[in-house]
Amino acid sequence: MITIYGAYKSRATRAFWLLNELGMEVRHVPVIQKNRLKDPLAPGAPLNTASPEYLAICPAGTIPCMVDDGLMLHESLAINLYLARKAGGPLAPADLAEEALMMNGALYAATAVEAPALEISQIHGEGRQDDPAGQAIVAAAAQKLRRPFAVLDAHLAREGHLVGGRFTVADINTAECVRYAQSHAALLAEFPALKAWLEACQARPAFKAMWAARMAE
Ligand SMILES: N[C@@H](CCC(=O)N[C@@H](CS)C(=O)NCC(=O)O)C(=O)O
Repeated sequence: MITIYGAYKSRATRAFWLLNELGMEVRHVPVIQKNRLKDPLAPGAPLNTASPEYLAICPAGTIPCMVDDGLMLHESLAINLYLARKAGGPLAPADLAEEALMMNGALYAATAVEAPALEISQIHGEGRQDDPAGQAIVAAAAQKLRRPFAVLDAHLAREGHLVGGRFTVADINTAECVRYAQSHAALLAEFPALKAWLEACQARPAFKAMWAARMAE
């Protein structure tokens, strides 16, 4: 059976959303980030990213990680591409070209979108968006996002979805990276097709179920 190690309050959300979409049963082993604990190595500490038992499974020391019959993956977007392909069906690539587009989309989200979007999320999460230093960080991050967001916006205005004109794992992977910038409402408003697509993705029952579990964690 497939095992997912991680916490809902982490990039494991990506896999949990996809698994809900697929109706796929997996074993979930809770592992939290080491910085959520005062002493991650204390006897009796919950399994965390610094636990030797976890590092023996996932030497990268990050969550999520997936193990399936001896195969270990520790990149969330790769985990999702694998799970979708394993399940088959409409969320998976229909052919080699779609598979390449999904990989291209995941790498673009991870390299062009995720880091600046996370900066926006962190500043808003810390309530620093109105202080001058926070505003400067948010403005610089927003500027880095304008080109990738314009690329995605133009594509989504034409195609409706990222790959194949239907909802796929590619939408989940990119939506989960764009989500980090969502607290910057004015930035998203500059890209109406991207905003409408993100909201439609998040209106799906599988996303809502994942989000409810995250809130309850
Ligand atoms: N590129 C990796 C990044 C994974 C990552 O950095 N995860 C965070 C939690 S969202 C983590 O485990 N941080 C290590 C730690 O806090 O110890 C992915 O997409 O899976």
